[in-house]
Amino acid sequence: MSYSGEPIEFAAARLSGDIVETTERRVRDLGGIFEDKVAFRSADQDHIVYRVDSYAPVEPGTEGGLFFGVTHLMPGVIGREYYMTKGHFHAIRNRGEFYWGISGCGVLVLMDETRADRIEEVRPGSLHYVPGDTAHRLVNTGDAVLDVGACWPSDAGHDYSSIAEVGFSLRVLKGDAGPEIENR
Ligand code: PAN
Ligand code: ZN
Repeated sequence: MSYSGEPIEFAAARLSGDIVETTERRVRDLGGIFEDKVAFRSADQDHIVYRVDSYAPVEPGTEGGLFFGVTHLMPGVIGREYYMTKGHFHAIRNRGEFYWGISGCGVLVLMDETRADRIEEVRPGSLHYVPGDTAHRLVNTGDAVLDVGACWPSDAGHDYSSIAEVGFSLRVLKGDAGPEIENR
């Protein structure tokens, strides 16, 4: 055991400890992922869409290690499209991941490299296995913050560029009677 700092704690969706790192994604960081460009430009660019608190007990790239994170995805829309994470494949494509719902409700969008997609409903207690070779994105379809835990291999890395270029094969839109899935 090489780490001897304060203990890491995980309770009520709050990850805390002196080596927990927080990444914030604001509207301005998410250019390109939302379809409605006019609505995107008129949105408050400073508004935080999500935060990820993560605990990396080993160096990124370490084979055989694990990372742990909690994503806090705010409720909201840009145009009719719900707030969502950027989404990514892992840089080492075959690396998988677990997600689990803690609080709030939403969907996990999964898409393989042939662009075959599926969605899973995320709610408190739901468990999601993201297989290797599968891009993944969270969407908050509710009115409250969506908190989702995750655990992934420390050598997985994140490839955002493939998704930035071609997007996912479906979008989750706010309809009059609830979420609507639109295929691309
Ligand atoms: C998660 C994601 C987190 C934020 O920890 O990184 O939900 O989504 P983006 O990374 O797509 O912005 C994970 O999947 N890690 O591998
Ligand atoms: Zn991932």
